[in-house]
Amino acid sequence: MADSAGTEQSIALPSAESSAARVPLWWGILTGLVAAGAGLAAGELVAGMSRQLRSPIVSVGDRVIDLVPKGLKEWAIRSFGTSDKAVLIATIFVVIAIAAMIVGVVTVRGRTDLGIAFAVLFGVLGGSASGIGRNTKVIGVLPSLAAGVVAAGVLVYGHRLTKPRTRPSATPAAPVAQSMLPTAGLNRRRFLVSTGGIAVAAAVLGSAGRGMQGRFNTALERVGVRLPAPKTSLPPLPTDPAVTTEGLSPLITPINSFFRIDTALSFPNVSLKSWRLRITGLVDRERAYTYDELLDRELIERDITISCVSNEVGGGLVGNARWIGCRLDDLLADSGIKPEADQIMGVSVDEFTAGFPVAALDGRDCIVAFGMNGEALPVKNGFPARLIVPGLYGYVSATKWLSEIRLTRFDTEEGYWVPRGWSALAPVKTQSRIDRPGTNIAAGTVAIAGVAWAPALGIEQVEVQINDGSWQATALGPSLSNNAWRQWWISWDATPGQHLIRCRATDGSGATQTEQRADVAPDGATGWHTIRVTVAG
Ligand SMILES: Nc1nc2c(c(=O)[nH]1)N[C@H]1C(S)=C(S)[C@@H](COP(=O)(O)O)O[C@H]1N2
Ligand SMILES: [Mo]
Repeated sequence: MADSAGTEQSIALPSAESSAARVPLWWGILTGLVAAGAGLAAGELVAGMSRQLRSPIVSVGDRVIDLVPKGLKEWAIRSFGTSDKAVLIATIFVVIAIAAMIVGVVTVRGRTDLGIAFAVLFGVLGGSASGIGRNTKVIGVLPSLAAGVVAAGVLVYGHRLTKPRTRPSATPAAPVAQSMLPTAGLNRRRFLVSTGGIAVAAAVLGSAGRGMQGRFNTALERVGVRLPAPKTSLPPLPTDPAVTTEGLSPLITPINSFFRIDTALSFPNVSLKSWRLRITGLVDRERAYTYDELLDRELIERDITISCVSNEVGGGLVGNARWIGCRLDDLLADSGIKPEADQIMGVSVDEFTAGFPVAALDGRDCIVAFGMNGEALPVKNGFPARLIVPGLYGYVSATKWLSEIRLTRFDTEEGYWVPRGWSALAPVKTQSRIDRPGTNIAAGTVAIAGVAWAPALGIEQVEVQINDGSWQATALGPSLSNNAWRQWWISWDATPGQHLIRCRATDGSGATQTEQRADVAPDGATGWHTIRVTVAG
């Protein structure tokens, strides 16, 4: 642009190079973004064509989750809690957008070869994320490849828009219009109309693709399910102290507030018709059960608290539910466990794995669960089936969207989280949590209350210490079972000022929680939950 004579010339047919050099930055940025949008839309559309296929964004996200180091995963859970997945998806979009803008600028300024190469590279990366990831089916690469090809096409088209039409004389008005543009030789109107059109088409087709994926949604399958009543159902729940103690966790955690932790960015699409639970590996007889066959077995109902190993002291990654299912020991007895097997590996539809000792079948209520709190399992909690093992952290036991129970050996196979730095054996550590009062309260008599859990052992006692005073035993709520948490409370005369309150539980084995602080990794946090309360004067 330094040479003003060049502007004059460009009213006539400019050479490719001179026009390319003049393409403004925003033009390239827009081209890149629209190309990325069109590519992603194509990916969604293709993903909507078969249950076997998944959105490229979801495939890439799943792969990222599989690859992130332990420290980063812990940081993500700590910083974003259960919104960590939304943050991941947003990050992927931002990375794609930034890359797309750069590639767009490079392309419209003449390097279409680079544009095509990058778009195809992204397609291949996305494709390999779906092809080599947890979804190992080869056709899984199709949505990402379609995304790459369409993005490349739009980039090339965007570059062509920077050149005047081949026969400008055919439209007599064109040279006049072009000469009025700040950057002569570029038809801004044509560019905006074309990219705008592509953007609209991408939005429409992309949403259509998402809509089509919806028909594989497992939630649709769940709607039709009626669980048979368990042969041994539990007595109705006792009166819940939480009703009168505001802020105390209810005895049974409602489904909507039950925590959710898993590696799945989108729920696996399970079709009940083709779903089977297979019993494989070191067994005398491999078996495969349909959903109906499993529901026909003797169903039991049990109150069991489950917890995530990533639950910090005082954290919320723990919940108590009334699970309905069949006994795992009975089911496995039908296949016959070979003596050399020492690990029971739950495998999910999306190829997550969690392994625990065969020795856990010691009479405790290990359940293949189909229901939770009187309903079929919610999709987020593992529909159609999951494992529940009292006393073991979820990552070694509670496989959701269960598709296979494989009898293996610890020395030949590791569950998903073990090579990622988490302990192979992970009994739940006895814990207690203060739910109330809040951090700022008025003076007067208040309840200090919370929950304590030691699944498989039961809670014997919970004590509270205020401002380094002596430990006081609290009142305990009803015991639903040794596997379920217990509520506790104590009344406190809150005087104005700052106060430190801690709690500790003693489990059924007589062991009291250690004060020693331990990180969640590699096998669960320890320490006494401590809160600071400011009482107004
Ligand atoms: N398929 C599958 N099952 C899974 C996981 C997973 O990532 N995938 N995560 C496990 C972990 S780490 C925990 S703590 C529990 C959490 O169960 P919830 O989401 O029902 O609370 O599920 C377990 N089951
Ligand atoms: Mo977990």
